[in-house]
Amino acid sequence: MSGIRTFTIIKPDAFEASYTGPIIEKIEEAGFKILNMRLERLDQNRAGKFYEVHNDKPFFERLCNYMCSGPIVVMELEKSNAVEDFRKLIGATNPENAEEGTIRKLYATSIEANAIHGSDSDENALKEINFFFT
Ligand code: IDP
Ligand code: MG
Repeated sequence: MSGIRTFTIIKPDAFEASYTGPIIEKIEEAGFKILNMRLERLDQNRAGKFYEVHNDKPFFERLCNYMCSGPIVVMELEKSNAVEDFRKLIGATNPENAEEGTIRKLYATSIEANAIHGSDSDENALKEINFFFT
């Protein structure tokens, strides 16, 4: 059975462009309840820990720099089938491949500055919620 919790980050590019409001509106319209939400700023150490699974990728260092480049908004969300439905709502990692109407299609500028994070499994959703909210 699929879980009812997922985790998201409005990334620095979207926050800087004042897309926080419209993105939250899309999330709520799609039926997600916000259980927890906070504005914060990551440092290199925490960004590196959050994206640990990518530490062998060529884009890792740039990704960490980008995630530390400005404020972010972190949220714990609730809905049935949360992880899968949220990934559908945000669209493909590369906004060029994202479907019309998805958050990344609407608000992302590149494969790196792609506006929003969404957990990729129930297990990672719980890990990420605990990383930010305990
Ligand atoms: P996801 O966010 O759609 O789950 P992941 O593959 O988990 O995508 O990558 C994590 C984040 O790393 C992406 O959201 C994006 O910001 C960045 N990223 C992924 N692939 C690339 C790339 O090829 N070049 C630059 N940045 C990338
Ligand atoms: Mg991912």
